[in-house]
Amino acid sequence: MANPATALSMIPMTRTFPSLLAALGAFLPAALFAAAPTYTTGDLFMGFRATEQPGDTSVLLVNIGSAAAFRDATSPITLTAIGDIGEDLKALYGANWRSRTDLQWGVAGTPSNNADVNGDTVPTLYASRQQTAPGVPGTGWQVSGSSTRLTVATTMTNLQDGFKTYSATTANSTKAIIQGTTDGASWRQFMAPDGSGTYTTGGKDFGAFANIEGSSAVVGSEGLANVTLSLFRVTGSAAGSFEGTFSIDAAGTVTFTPPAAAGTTYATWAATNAGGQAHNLDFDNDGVDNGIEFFMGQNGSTFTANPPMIGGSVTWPRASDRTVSSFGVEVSTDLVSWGPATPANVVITPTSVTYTPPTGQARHFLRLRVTP
Ligand SMILES: [Ca+2]
Ligand SMILES: [Ca+2]
Repeated sequence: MANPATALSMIPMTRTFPSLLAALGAFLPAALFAAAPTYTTGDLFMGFRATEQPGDTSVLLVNIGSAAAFRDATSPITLTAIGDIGEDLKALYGANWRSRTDLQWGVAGTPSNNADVNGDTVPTLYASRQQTAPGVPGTGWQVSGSSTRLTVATTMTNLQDGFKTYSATTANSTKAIIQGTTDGASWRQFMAPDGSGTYTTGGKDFGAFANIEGSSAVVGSEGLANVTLSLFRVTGSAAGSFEGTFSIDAAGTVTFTPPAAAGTTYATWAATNAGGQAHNLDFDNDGVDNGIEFFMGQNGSTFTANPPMIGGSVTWPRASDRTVSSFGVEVSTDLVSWGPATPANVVITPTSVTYTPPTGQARHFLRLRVTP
């Protein structure tokens, strides 16, 4: 027979615990479960917004940490400290967030508008710009005149101050908050067009940049999958310096890749490997132009094969340290007239370029074009 004392002591436990927890939950403010966001002078922001439903009234604003860490990076940084923003993006913009063509992302911030911070003098500005191809920097932002730069720095400080007023970070990140697009100093207010007239000028984000955000508008219809951002640092009247590339994968993991320490130019490569010939010639007569061999990381005068079709796709290897002004996959039906491949059929990574023809596509020809 069971010990009555034991049986009696167990019954109240099972009944009391859930009700006690429920009572505690009723009295604890939500802020105890999600702490207020923190901002340290010198931090930069990454903002996400959509222009269509769902999520078009919300901004995900993430404190991605010290600008100096990106400025001084010598190897890729995986932004693990920002938590699982992929889950936040999913919750706000849907499971298909990365393929949405209306989703935009950008990075901006100023170390300080009134004191030098971590070697960045007043007024140093950081702002992103969409890349036309991953890893290709593009043209640095230019903000002429120190008074204009100071105005932008003050505007960016308003974004920082606005961030500090929120009371809770998101469910999946201690660095991110969700803002309403109409909140007074939300990320959206700094983005033109239709941002706040106090913070934008004409069509310019933060009053100075033609468009710091990336979306499918430049690279095609595949959503954020291939949308990478250059980070530029503006310290004077000259064009800003390229600090590196932001990319985001399907899980929402953000990576920052600094420029290769010593990117090899075509001229340097050709002097050693192709007798100094132009990029559109074929020094070793193997059917692959010098410029393509340079891009693929081939050296010397050994035979180079054009990549074959494997599993319905063609993949060109891409060397990691090549300085090029542009590259892309082109298609033709007659080998005479060539045009860019549909972006949705091309996947570009730091180490490869892959083309997958659409199903049902008529016979066509394919080439990689590289402009050193
Ligand atoms: Ca060749
Ligand atoms: Ca070769």
